[in-house]
Amino acid sequence: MKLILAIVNNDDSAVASSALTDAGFFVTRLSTTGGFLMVGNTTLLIGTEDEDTEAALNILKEHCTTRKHINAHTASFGAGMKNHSLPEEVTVGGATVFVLNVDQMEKF
Ligand code: 2BA
Repeated sequence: MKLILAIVNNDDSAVASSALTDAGFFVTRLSTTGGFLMVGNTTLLIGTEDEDTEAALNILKEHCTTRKHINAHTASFGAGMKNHSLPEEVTVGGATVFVLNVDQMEKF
């Protein structure tokens, strides 16, 4: 069994998790924050059989798109704790995915 841990853009997360559940996968959504941009993203946890892993990855590939993130910083009110040394624009991937081996899974 595998645990797929997929960090996806908030804008893609609803469509991607719906497509995964429609295909029969069990999905947990966590609200997370990227450590570099300090912008919210979504981490999907998907526990699945080894042979279904590729199908889940294909669904993520289909629904998670690469996009440019413009670092909107102003020198005045509202800048908060933003890091002003960040580049103006970064390309954020469609999904950052880790596939982990699972020793055991139980539901009680
Ligand atoms: P963030 O950490 O906010 O990173 C957003 C984007 O900023 C990254 O897109 C990448 O283009 C750039 N970036 C991140 N760290 C950088 C660094 N140290 N130097 C230069 N540029 C950097 P992605 O690579 O597509 O990552 C999107 C989000 O996925 C990340 O948001 C983070 O939440 C997560 N992530 C990516 N790689 C990870 C990893 N190896 N471990 C844990 N989380 C990761």
